[in-house]
Amino acid sequence: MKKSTISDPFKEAREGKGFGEMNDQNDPVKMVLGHKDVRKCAHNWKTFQSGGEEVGRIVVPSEVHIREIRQIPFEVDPPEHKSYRDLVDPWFKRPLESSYQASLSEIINEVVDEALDKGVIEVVEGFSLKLQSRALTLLLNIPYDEADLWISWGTHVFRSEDTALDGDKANILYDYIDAQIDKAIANPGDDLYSVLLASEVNGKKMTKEEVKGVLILTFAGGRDTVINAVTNSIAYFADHPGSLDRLRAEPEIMNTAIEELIRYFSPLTQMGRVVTEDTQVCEHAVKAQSRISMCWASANRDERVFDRANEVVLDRKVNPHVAFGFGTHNCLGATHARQIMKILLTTLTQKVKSMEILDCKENIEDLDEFKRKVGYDSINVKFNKL
Ligand code: HEM
Ligand code: EMZ
Repeated sequence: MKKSTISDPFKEAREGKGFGEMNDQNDPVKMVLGHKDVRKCAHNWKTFQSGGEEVGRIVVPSEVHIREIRQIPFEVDPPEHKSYRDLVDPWFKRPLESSYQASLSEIINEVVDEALDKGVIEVVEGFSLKLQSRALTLLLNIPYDEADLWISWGTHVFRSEDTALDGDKANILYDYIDAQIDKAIANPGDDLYSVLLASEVNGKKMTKEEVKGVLILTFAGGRDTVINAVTNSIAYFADHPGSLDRLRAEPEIMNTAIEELIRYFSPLTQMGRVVTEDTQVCEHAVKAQSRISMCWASANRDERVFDRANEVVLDRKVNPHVAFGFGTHNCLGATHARQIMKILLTTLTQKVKSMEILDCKENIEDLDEFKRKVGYDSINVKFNKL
């Protein structure tokens, strides 16, 4: 098996009973695995809610013990969800502007050039984390140098070397955001903090707490998802030099290739919901107040929907993947993430002849019944110039 392979641990359960079970910190989760069922649950926000009382409970692993601030608009249900979403939507579409793309291109060229100059680099820390952090300065519209601090935090804001949910580490982020909000109040600019602080939702000024909720989500939701998408892309093209050559020769398949890689990687494995009434998923009873999750990674390998589901088909024509979610809460950062992928792949085709994985340590999520590779803890790659 190639080192870049991301296999599908859910197949048997998905094709059998259709769901899996995970004991997450004694708060079990019924994982919905099939594509159709996942979309059905994501659509049904009344029965499967995001905005319950216990903040952090819809995340798997649950963040109830490390977070008190509600993430906005992620932990808000319709109809309130729409007011917040409408407010932030235009801001998160800024990656479509050509000046944004030009700056992103500079950032990406810099990390690719550095990799080529060094020859061998550890991609997670030395490439993906830098790229992700610097790109985030564009999304927040703040100075480039601010990324140095975030890079020093390491790859995940809530996770440290030996703790999946590290409260002390989370506090570094929360305190940082508090300080940035206070700075923006004292000295407003044209950054995301200031813009949100000056905004109204349903005729009421956004509170500091609400602004904090948007910012925590922007930092947390867009961090290891992007890092894994970038790292897995490097690993994939290192293992499949013919695919890099193909993209070079056929740039017109770029957009379908990106969607296909995102489907295959599924950087966010699953996301939970709290059940509001006794009901059924996959013909199985679930009780009010229990948790389900929609397993995007499993749905994206459903052979009833995707031919050759375990292969990367760069020019896959129909690709209704759910890697960015489905329905109400579909990913707000997808425009930014897609631009990163597009400029990254384009730059690789322009500058990199080939890459070689020297050694790697996989990042395996422990989902009880299932173990899923989501990316790498570290991966040393040799970059060869074109
Ligand atoms: C929502 C995946 C990058 C911000 C989601 C959801 C998924 C997802 C599956 C739906 C969650 C649900 O329904 O419960 C991804 C993947 C990414 C990525 C695979 C990268 C490849 C980003 C980035 C940001 C971001 C870069 C921002 C910096 C958000 C936000 C939501 C969201 C704010 C919630 C939207 C809402 O509640 O209306 N993402 N994400 N994501 N994502 Fe992403
Ligand atoms: C949450 C989540 C966002 C959560 C849309 O998904 O991403 C996870 O990585 C974070 O830990 O807090 O932001």
